[in-house]
Amino acid sequence: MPATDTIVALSTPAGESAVALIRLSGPDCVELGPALLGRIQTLEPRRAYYGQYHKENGETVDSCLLTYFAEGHSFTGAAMLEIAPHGNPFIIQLILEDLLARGCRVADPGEFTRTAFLNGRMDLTQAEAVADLIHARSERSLELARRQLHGSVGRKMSALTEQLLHIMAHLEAYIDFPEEDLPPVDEAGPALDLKRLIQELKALIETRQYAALLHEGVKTLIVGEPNVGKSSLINALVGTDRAIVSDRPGTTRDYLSAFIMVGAWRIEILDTAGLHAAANDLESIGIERTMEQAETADFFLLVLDSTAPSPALPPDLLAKLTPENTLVLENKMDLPESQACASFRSDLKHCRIAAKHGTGLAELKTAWAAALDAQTAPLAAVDGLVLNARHAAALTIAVNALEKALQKMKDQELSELIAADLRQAVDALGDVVGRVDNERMLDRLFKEFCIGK
Ligand SMILES: Nc1nc2c(ncn2[C@@H]2O[C@H](COP(=O)(O)OP(=O)(O)OP(=O)(O)O)[C@@H](O)[C@H]2O)c(=O)[nH]1
Ligand SMILES: [Mg+2]
Repeated sequence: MPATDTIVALSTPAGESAVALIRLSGPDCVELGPALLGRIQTLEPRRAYYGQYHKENGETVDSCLLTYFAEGHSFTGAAMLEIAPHGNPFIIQLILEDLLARGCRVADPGEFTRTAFLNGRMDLTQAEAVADLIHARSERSLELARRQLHGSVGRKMSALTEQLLHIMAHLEAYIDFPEEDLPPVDEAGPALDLKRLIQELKALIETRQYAALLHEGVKTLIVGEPNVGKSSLINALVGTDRAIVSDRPGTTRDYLSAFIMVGAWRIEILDTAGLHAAANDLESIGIERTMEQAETADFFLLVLDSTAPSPALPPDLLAKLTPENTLVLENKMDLPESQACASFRSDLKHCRIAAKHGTGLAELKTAWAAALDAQTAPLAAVDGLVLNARHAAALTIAVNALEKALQKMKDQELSELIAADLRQAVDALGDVVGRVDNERMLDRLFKEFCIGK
């Protein structure tokens, strides 16, 4: 696509609204700006002008606010216009048709951000953060996207690249001209630096596992025997009668899910069919589904009926429960026959609740948020960065190259051979922030964006 194109798109959602925003980016914006307001004024950048939108044939369409951004001082880096007419789909269609007739082209999804990246206004991790920011559904996810948009990942990659270049600079002297009094490669010098760097990269790659937890939500399964109050709990947490509750065991046959917030966390909560040994055919299918969901769950709320004996739950499920990923809920605490169930899985934290009456839910949420905060505590060691799959894949290439280099150092191979591996690692770190040599990768990345961004 030639850089001389002027692209246009509606940046606000389609449909009726008080105001809509149409964005243009490209060289034609310089001339178009005054023309759209009937050639009555020259536009000073970054000033909002109120006027009538004039079509090419002179007809007016609607009153609008128009803002001009000069080349080099806009989101995309190219000259830009933002037109804000009333949010009527018919008005927007007339304006878009007019702009196309004047030679503009409809922007592809993410093309404004892609242009910003290609014009050096942001690195690739920042472009990804634009999409993350738009899709963020929790405080934690928003905070992460905001930091990445401000270059947190890019800065980390620069710091790591600096360290690698430092190692390369000291490599030759150390390997090719070892002096008698230098300690063995493992204990000091470039090899030790390299080992530390590999550890740091591995810790960063590990953060990948938290990306879904933070961005998509914590998949939490409510599990337990039939009739213990699992559906009552999801209803109490969601605040509506989402699930059918009855005193007949085996009421819930299939799982159902809803989204709630717990502290700063977005939670996908799933009610499931009760688990028990003597299941009939239909119940067995429900239990199988619960076990399938358990495979990909991030967190478990194990509900007990505190008036009943300890449950007999499938060993497969019990094996998945850890103090980090489970809270045991002793339900029905309102009943006189309710008893403490401290001896059941005493390794796990217990909370006493009465789901039917909403008792103990505040304490439950506090314990739940604390457990999730603890699950992500390792992130503090890597400055709270969370890498996506693309970043992690590039860093894995870097780690492999560095491990090869380390082995060669131990084997006293020539510094040029080692340097070649280190250079490969430098390139891989460069890929994270985006060297522009892979069009297909860029296509894939920006196609996830919405139109107009
Ligand atoms: N007293 C009391 N009764 C409760 C409480 N929570 C649930 N119940 C009752 O326990 C029975 C079963 O509740 P459900 O929420 O349907 O239980 P479930 O675990 O979803 O049951 P299944 O779907 O059959 O596995 C219903 O009669 C509820 O009203 C509670 O906190 N106190
Ligand atoms: Mg149920």
